[in-house]
Order: sequence, then structure tokens, then C-alpha cells
Amino acid sequence: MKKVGIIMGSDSDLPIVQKAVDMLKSLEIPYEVHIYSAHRTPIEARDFAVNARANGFGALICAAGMAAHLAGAIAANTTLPVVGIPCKGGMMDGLDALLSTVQMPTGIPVATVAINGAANAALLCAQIIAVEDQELAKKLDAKRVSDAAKVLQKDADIAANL
Ligand code: RP5
Repeated sequence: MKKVGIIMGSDSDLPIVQKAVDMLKSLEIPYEVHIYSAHRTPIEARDFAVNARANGFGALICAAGMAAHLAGAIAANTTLPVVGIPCKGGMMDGLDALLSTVQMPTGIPVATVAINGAANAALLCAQIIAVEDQELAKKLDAKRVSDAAKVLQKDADIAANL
């Protein structure tokens, strides 16, 4: 199975990124986690992106806050799908990162999830990998069924208790 690469701009992003790691683990998808900054380590970030396909990655997650250029910088150097997580924090509480991540020029797409949307970033990568992986697709179908069952159980509980 192809790996998912998780890159964060700083170790301060780890508490947010952890939810993506947990989701990939629960789906048994191989992954690597790295800290590369578009601003502080631009050469290493570029090298990772340029070599990612040859190194067995199928999709990349990039998490960054504030002037969040990481996802765009990575996407500029690979045609693998790149999912951006804008991280909450700073003076604008993540709105700056959301706009920095989502407002990409035509030709270099970044699939941007919600502010701190790390679990959905991992699920989107899982769905990308599952296009060519029937076993993973079945796991994702089963997760949808189990998630729906949890909501219906909550509905039954609330109806019984209120
Ligand atoms: C971004 O700046 C990082 O992704 C992080 O969200 C934010 C702050 O980084 P640190 O100053 O905590 O290293 O590039």
C-alpha cells in the first residue's frame, strides 16, 4: 500500500496533527511524519516533495499555522495529491492559515480541510489511496456504517432520556 506523508511546519503543530496520525493508524495505513518548514527549511521541504512519489507516497498531508505556505510549497514540487490542514493559533486564530492554505493559484491545487481538521485530512488521504485498494475501501465503508450507528444510538438515548 502507498504511504501517507504527514508534514508539519513546526513541532508546535503536533497536538493538531496527532489526530491525523491516530486516524491513519486506526485504518492501518503506513505513514511517515516529518517537520519541514516552507520558511525555515525550504530546501528539505522541496527535496521531500520532489522525491515523495519515488519514495512510495500516495498522498501528502501538510499542517501549518499563521503564514501557512507549507502545503502550497509542497504542492508546487509534486503532482501527488496534497491535503492542507490550516492550524489554529496566532492573532487571527487560524483564519490567516486557512486563507493562506486554500487560496492557491490555478494549476497547483491543495485540498484544504477545516481549521484543525486533521482527522478529515487523514480520511481524505485514505479515500485517495482506497481508489486502488479494495481492502481499504471496505474499511472506509465499514467506518461510515459504524459512525452512523453511533449517531443513531445517541438519537435513541436522547429520545429516551429527555
Ligand atoms: C508555522 O508557524 C508553523 O506551522 C506553526 O503553526 C507556526 C508557529 O511555529 P513555531 O513558532 O511554534 O515554531 O510555520
